Amino acid sequence: MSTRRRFIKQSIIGAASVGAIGQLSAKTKRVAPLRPIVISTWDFGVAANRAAWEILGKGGNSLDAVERGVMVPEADLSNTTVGKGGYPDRDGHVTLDACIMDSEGNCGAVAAMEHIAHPIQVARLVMEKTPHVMLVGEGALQFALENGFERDNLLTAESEKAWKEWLKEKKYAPVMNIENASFNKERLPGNKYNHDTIGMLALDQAGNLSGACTTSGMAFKMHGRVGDSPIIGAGLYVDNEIGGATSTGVGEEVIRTVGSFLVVELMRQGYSPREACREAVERIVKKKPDIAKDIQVGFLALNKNGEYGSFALQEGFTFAVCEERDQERIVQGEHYY
Ligand code: SD4
Repeated sequence: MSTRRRFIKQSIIGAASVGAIGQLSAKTKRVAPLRPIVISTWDFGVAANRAAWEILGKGGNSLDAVERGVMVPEADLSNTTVGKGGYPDRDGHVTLDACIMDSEGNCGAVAAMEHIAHPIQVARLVMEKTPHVMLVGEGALQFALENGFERDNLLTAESEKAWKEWLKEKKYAPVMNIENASFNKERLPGNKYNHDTIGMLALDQAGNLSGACTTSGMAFKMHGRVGDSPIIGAGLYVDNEIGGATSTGVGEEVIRTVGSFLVVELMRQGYSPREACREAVERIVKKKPDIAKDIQVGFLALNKNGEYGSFALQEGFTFAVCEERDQERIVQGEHYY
């Protein structure tokens, strides 16, 4: 195993177009099954993957790895889109959504939960200690407190300041999480609140897949709004026979198409991870073309062989890959528009 630190900001297709498909799939697919491997959404996935690798690299299981991995952005106060420090809803409440799924089809989720810094841990506890899959709002908080989690104030001074700034105009237009400033400037002037979720998929040494997804949801959303991220089948899905998928972006469109489940089912039919993600993106475009052109949704998938791929609506989606200690890559996803 190499100890040399390698960190490559890899832009596979530059100004990607749908026509450049072969190029990407050739570079993101692996021929021989290789594991362990962990992949996760956006640039902040690098630090999360590193934490997951601490477990995977020692032969640990993928469930522990994804839980530990996504706890990194949850704990990062400078990250305004996941965990403590996330932007609040329009009434000033930081409400968090998370879910987790293991290789045996077990899953747990919390939605619209306040005051608990690590929703992914609560989601895992829902999975392991209750006969249910999802707890929401007050009930989720009550369950967390009863199980020893500490009540915390999740609203940081920085997020409160951004919210107060937003209150001046109160323009409720939670449209884009795209990390492409020029796109935002041209097409969505005034939209300065990028919004990104972490979705993570891991295949461990034993060949078992797990996934986790956690977010503070859209900035300044309506109180009580829940997106795709804590919904099994929408924001995350894992089938240990086939593979796993996760999503980021405007959750409403992912829920409408049951996106992550769709990606896994397409892989079952023989699609590569990348082709499956592309088909799911195209489904969104087909269903709601007028909405799709102005929003971001990105899918990320990993199959049982350790092959991975992604596809997004817009330019700017990135994901992080780790398959060896100190070997981290950020991959620029392909996009539809
Ligand atoms: C949501 N999918 O709440 C999340 C937000 C997100 O990048 O992923 N933003 O709809």
